[in-house]
Amino acid sequence: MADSTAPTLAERVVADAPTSYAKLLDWVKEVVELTEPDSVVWVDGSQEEYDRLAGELVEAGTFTKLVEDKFPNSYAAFSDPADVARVEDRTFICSEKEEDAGFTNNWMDPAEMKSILNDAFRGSMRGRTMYVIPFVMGHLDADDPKFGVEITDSAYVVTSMRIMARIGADVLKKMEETEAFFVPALHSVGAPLEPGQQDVAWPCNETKWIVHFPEERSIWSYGSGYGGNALLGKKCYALRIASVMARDEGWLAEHMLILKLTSPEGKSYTISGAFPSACGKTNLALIDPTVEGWKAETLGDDITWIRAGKDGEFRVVNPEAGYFGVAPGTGWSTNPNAMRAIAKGNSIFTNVALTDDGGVWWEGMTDEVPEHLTDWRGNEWTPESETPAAHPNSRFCTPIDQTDMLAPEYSEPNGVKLDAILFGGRRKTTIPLVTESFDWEDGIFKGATLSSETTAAAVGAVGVVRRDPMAMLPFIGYDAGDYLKHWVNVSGKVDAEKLPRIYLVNWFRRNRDGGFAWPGFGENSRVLKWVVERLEGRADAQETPIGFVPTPESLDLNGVEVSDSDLEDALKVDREEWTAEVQSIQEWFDRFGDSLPDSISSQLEGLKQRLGAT
Ligand code: GTP
Ligand code: SPV
Ligand code: MN
Repeated sequence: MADSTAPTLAERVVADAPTSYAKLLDWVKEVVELTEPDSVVWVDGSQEEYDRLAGELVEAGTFTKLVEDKFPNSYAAFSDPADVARVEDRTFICSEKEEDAGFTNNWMDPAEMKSILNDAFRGSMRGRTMYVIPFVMGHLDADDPKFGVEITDSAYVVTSMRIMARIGADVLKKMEETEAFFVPALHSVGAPLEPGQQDVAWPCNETKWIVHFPEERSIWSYGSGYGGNALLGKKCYALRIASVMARDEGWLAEHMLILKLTSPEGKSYTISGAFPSACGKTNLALIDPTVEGWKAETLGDDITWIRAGKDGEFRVVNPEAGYFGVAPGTGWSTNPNAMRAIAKGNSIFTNVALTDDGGVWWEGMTDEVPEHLTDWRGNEWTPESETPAAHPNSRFCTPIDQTDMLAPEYSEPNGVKLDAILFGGRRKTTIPLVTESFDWEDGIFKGATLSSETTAAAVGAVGVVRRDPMAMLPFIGYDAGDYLKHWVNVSGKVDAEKLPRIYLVNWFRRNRDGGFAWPGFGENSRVLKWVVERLEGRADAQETPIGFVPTPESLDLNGVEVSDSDLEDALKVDREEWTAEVQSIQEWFDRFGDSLPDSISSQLEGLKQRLGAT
């Protein structure tokens, strides 16, 4: 019989905690009582702790240690084949009112959802260690640091969070000292262990719940250990919950990369870019410019927080500390900057293939394909195999400060002035290589109607065109129409002449033979050069019904082979394609009902008129 006077685990955890922050201790105690872990670890974020956890993950079979000379201090993990991407149909925004979640989100009544989640989490950490990870998205020294605490029963999540966010003891200290608000982010793989039960390498649950309570600013994630489902600082906090904070506080939380570009004259510009998942943010963020004399430095590859600065300008900051980048297609020829960062080690690879000499490989990493591999499922693989060696959504998780071309402004707690915004998607047809908006409202219209063919980053069909406003469709934490209204309103926070100019880009348009019309990757620097020259009032453009498109001569094509017909296919504004596009945009807008701002629906009317007029 247990001694009824012995302290419970929850009581011991509180007594031994490295903090006296009552609000946090209360929550931790509550979670221990609900989930019933075997033990609790307060994560301090140190290297020793990381190495210890990685060692335990190797022992558990979750991690494979990679060959030290090629991939120092790096590991490969292989997930359950049914846990490989974000699960959008299991993702919920549980606002008090259904209309506040809007038509782009799944919704359930918060009380009903809490009851389901309480049942799911009850005893869900039995037989496991529970980790408490204090983290901050953005800088600890920011004017308004955004804190969170993730509680998880996955050591894989702890090691990955240490790469992706600023975590640990100093964050906890500041949180306690300032009695800061923090987002409670609860995660369980949903695989409790009975006494003596053997664990599996990748525990997870068939049933998954990725749930956000926007009013209470809390996150509950159950059943998955993968990426955006489980690293809760990323999409759940820095986009879904942060977008709600941003709406209430007058800023923007966006699915954007940030790039600093310096011209041969030494003038620097900051450009952010919103492209849907697996549509080229990491690649553009780490671009190696092919165009003479231009220098690129990166600030971020996935998430951007945009706030008004003191001088009437928008400033951007990357709230993350690492890359969780798509592995396939990242190679020495397409993205050498990413490859160099990865080669420095300290990385976690998930669902890539293993080489026979203890390294990793994925499609597109090298031009030469290895003769023999172990694929992401653990099967023998040769070039004759019919399935890819790496899962299409396999990822590298690498600290951003290993990037040689990291811009020094990355360490500015309150960010850097924003000069231009790119909206981009993956479209085989219709959308030209680059189009400059007529003005801010037209730019928001271009963002609101952004569309892309779906990718492997989320579970579901691949290659289907869907509208993805500002590349935020799966990440807007509230009503999509209100989100667009917020974009319109937030422009009032800065001086009109300091509003960034907005461009629509498409690296993926096909030519008349079905190939890519534009070479992409480093050659996208030629488009960036045109964008900057437009900001400086130097580059030519032709005015079309959809905006300003480069004249063929205005793009610098020195040193690249692009045939006249490819260039024409990349730049053309085709009336027939746009007639169909307008129809499809109308259908998209109809789904918003009353919630679509007039200033955006009137943009569609303007476009229809311009298309009809000539
Ligand atoms: P998330 O991390 O899911 O948000 O994705 P991301 O937007 O950062 O996508 P990423 O840069 O990882 O690119 C995804 C895929 O697009 C990779 O397979 C790339 O090889 C491919 N890609 C990126 N840029 C280009 C380009 O300019 N042209 C072509 N053809 N493919 C590209
Ligand atoms: C995305 O899907 O947009 C990602 C990967 O960046 S994940 O972190 O899984 O959301
Ligand atoms: Mn992303």
